This record gives sequence, C-alpha cells and structure tokens, in this order.
Amino acid sequence: MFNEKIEKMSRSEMENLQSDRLVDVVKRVYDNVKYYRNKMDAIKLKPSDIKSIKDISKLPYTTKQDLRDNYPFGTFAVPKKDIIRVHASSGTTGKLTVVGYTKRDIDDWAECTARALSMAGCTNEDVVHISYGYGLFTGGLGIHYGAEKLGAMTVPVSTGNTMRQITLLKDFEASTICCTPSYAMFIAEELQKLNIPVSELNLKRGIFGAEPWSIEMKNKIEKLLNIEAFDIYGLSEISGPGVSMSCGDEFGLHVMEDFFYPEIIDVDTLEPLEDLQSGELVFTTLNKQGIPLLRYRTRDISALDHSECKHCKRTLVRMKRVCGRSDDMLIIRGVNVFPSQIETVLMNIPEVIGSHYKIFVDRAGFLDTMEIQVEISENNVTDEVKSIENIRHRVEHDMQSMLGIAAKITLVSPNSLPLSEGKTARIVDRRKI
Ligand code: DLL
Repeated sequence: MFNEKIEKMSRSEMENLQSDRLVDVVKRVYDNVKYYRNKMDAIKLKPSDIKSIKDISKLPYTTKQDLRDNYPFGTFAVPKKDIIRVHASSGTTGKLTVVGYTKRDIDDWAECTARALSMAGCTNEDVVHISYGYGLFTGGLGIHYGAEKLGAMTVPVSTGNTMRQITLLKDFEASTICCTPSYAMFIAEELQKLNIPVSELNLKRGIFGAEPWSIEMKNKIEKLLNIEAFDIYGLSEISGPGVSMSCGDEFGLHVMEDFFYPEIIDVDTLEPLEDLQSGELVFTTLNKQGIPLLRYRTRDISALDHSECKHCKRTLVRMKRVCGRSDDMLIIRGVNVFPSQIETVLMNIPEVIGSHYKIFVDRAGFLDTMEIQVEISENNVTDEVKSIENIRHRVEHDMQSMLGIAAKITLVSPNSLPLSEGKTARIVDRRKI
C-alpha cells in the first residue's frame, strides 16, 4: 500500500484530519477569494462557524458556471507567482475552466495518482505507458507525476498514432497502460486486425477513466487484452485523475478523502443523501492552495459507501462507478463536449441556420463518433457541389477548433430539422454504456 497510514486510517482519525483541513481551507478562501467572501457574507456565514467536518453542509455550493464567471484566475486563492502549473477543461460555451496548482498542489496530486497506480498493483518494477493526452487536459501529466513518484519507468506517449503506440507497448514491454476505455478497445481491435497476438505484449493491467464505461466493457477489455482493468476517476476542477480509484472491488472507487471530501446530494432539493443513495457527487478540496473549492457540484451521478472494503481493507470511503451525469455534457472519446459549444460554432456561421441542428452520438466498434446535422440557410441552397463542400469544410474546421475533436458534419435542407414546441431533443445518443 502506497500510504498505509492514510489509506487505512480509522474513521475518527480521518474525520479529525478532515475537520482540521476544512477549518483551514474555509478561512483561506474567505480571506483570499472575493467570490467566496461574497458568497459567505450573503448567507451570513463566518469562517468561525465552521468548526468540524460535520458543519460542511452550512457551506455554499460551487458550480462550473461560477468558475466561468470568474475566468480565468478569479477563484485562485494565492498570488499568480505561487502558481507553477495551469490546466483547463471545456466550459459550456467554449470558455475554458482554468485551474491553477502550487508546488504543494502538484505534490499532493502526484501522491493521489501514485496511490491510485499502487492500488492497481503497480510498483517501481513496472513500465507505465501513458496514452492520455498531455497538455491542458489533466490526464497525461496527472498520471505521469504519480508514476514517477512510484518510481515506475514512465513512458509519456500521449494520444494518437495507434501503430506507434503498439510498437512502443511491445518494444518497451509496458506492463501498465493508461488511457480512456474506448481507446483501450480501439487498440485491442487494431491488434486483432494486425494479427498481433496479445501474448506478444507484456501488459498486466490498464488504468482507464475520463469517461463512463460499463462493467460489460471492462470485462471485454480484460478478455481481449488479457489484463486486469481498473477504473480511475477525477476532474480537473478538483485536481485531475486520482480523485478516486478502484481496487478491484465491485462497488466502486476509493476516494482520496484526506484531500477531497465527497458528499452525495439530491439533485432537486440539494439536500445531502445517506450512504448508498444515488445522487450528485459533490467535492470539497481539503488541502488545495491554488484553487480550493467548497462543495463543487460535479454533475456526476454516484453513491457513497463507508463500510469496510472486503477486497483490500482500505478504509477510504468508496464511490460507485460513475455512469451518468445530471447535465447535458457529453463525453466523446474522453473529451467533454457541451451542446452549447456546438451551437456557438453554428451560430457564428451565417451559411447555416445555427439554431436548427441535431447531434448524433454513436459508437463505431468501440470508438465514439459524432455527427452534427445542420440546416443550410435558404440563400445558400445550390446545386453546386463545390460551394456546399466549402461550407461543410468551414463548419468542420471551426467545430474541430472549438471542441478539440473531429465531428462529421452533414448539411441538410432548410426546415428539415424542425424545432419542437417544448424542449427540442437535439441529442441522439445511441451508445450503450
Ligand atoms: O477527465 C480527468 C481524468 C483523466 C480522469 C484521466 C481519469 C483519467 P475532465 O476533463 O475535467 O477531467 O472531465 C471530468 O469526466 O466529471 C466525469 O463526468 C468524467 N469522468 C472522469 N473519470 C471518469 C470515470 C478528467 N472513471 C469528467 N468514469 C468527470 C466515469 C469519468 N466518468
């Protein structure tokens, strides 16, 4: 176990640690973040009202919209000179949600991902092949620092070029692969197509996350790649991958609760729910300096279980694997996509009717695909293939720049995608998760 003291801490010791950290973080955000000071003043809550972790429900919630409203650095709790790294994830209209890390935040995060890798059985004997994207996305660098902390041979491959990934997996004798579950399936299919038996690889395990995936998919990946597959969860706002990790237990993932305090709330009443009840997952960061967040609403649906884990005996609370969200965010090939981002692009192209579109999400084999159908505007209807193709290319190009992933664009005739009187169902998600 990477950090036995924390990972097997008694409930009362953990609550004491969480209480001390909560009292400290609330004071820090009140003193240093105008946004939180205003929010707490508005409900007449003083930092001294928070005396232990039991008081957490007195605190206000934070949403992605709040971060966007304070773009880019308005929720940072330290001066810019103390920030050594930023990451970002998509916001609902294309404005990024920016997160900043101090040196200690990066160390804490590496501790979380090192614990996560270790939970899956990784040691310094392992070769860890990382195919999550490196860049503003937290996947690549987040796991990278944990793998190095563990002392494993870390291979920062990043995404793309599957043939090269396969060559490196073989030549470097990777024992652990880290990527989205859909990319793992894609690699497995490529191996089959190329007639490369998995026995030519040295893979023992996969650390998969960044998107929802079912137990059926887990079983399939395990069989095709002859590995053990583990679920890793996280979100950039809270740090990145390693907020929680599965140990192989059926119920779910152990939360690094000395750093991130989880709650489950009812989506309608916003009241906290009991263990095993399903609702929206909310996190408070207990030790973060750069951008500490109080009761951040993840929109992910899960449940908590504080009972002892029979599988590994860790005492860290478990959260049920995440299979859905309470908002309309789509996760396509691991990339977060909001329908509103798509709409923004379409609205800015006069040759199409930006309000008349439909999004089709599907799975070709095991890889997500997205098609966007949009109506061409009346005065651009023409028989000339070249001009139609030009419009299509422009939409395709702008969409790729906004979303960071490719979408198939289909132009359809005006009035063929009528809006309904109530809510227009714009998304057809045919994937079975
Ligand atoms: O996806 C961080 C990450 C990278 C996690 C690599 C695991 C591995 P964001 O881009 O901010 O961060 O997206 C966060 O992705 O709120 C969930 O909806 C979804 N998500 C992440 N991990 C899982 C998972 C990264 N294991 C959003 N199962 C989250 C289901 C997941 N959904």
